[in-house]
Amino acid sequence: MKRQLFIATSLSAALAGCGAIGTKLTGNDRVHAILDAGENLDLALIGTHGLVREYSTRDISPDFPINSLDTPVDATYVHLMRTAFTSFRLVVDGVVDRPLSLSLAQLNAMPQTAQITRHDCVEGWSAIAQWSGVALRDVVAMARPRKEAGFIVFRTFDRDANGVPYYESLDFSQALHPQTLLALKQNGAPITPDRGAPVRLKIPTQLGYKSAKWVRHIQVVPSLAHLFGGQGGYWEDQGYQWYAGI
Ligand SMILES: Nc1nc2c(c(=O)[nH]1)N[C@H]1C(S)=C(S)[C@@H](COP(=O)(O)O)O[C@H]1N2
Ligand SMILES: [Mo]
Repeated sequence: MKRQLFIATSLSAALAGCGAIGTKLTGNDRVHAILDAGENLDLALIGTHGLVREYSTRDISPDFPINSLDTPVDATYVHLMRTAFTSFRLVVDGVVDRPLSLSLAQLNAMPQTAQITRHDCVEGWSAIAQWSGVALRDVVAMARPRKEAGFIVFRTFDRDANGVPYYESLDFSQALHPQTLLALKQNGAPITPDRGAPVRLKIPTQLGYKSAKWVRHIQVVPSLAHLFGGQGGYWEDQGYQWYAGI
């Protein structure tokens, strides 16, 4: 309680004294306001979402279910998998000043962060694992989103039985959250093909369906209206809530 009060007081003081920082900032201005503000301002700038609990290594679940569409079997993905993803590129584009095409080596060379967090599937199961990789906010900041940027869309390699691709999306509060991760490893080992290799999203503040596996393309877009069913995700297009905060 005391700690919460302290955080609230110091944050409102910090925010009042720093007129450039506010929720109305968009695109790159918002990205940089958050990054420049330093760790102490995270809780204010991420609004009501807060930080989820982090666990210790002894809490790691011995069995973590695999629960998604099938691992892709198309020629492109199979080739990438057989060649240790050496020609894989994570493309970041859309309304950005600096589109990116990042190899796995480049992602591994960026500052790495790790978290032991709980994954909660909407179907009612949970499991704890350690995830490590690159904070999504670092990649977003590198791409320099423009003012009109509103959402970050994740395009993946997998499709359902009818050929409909999986996809997901986050707003900037979710994407810049310090625990939102482009995961390259699970429990210290590279993400396996069944788990979404080589890069998956891990967003522990949201239900499992937001944590897109097999991410190949990150698009920064002004609006979600023109993508697939217009609801911002594969499951959202079938009636799930877009906001999946836990
Ligand atoms: N690309 C892709 N990502 C996905 C899914 C999927 O079908 N395709 N399923 C989601 C759901 S509902 C859950 S619970 C988690 C499961 O991740 P896991 O297989 O590593 O447990 O992946 C999420 N990410
Ligand atoms: Mo899920």
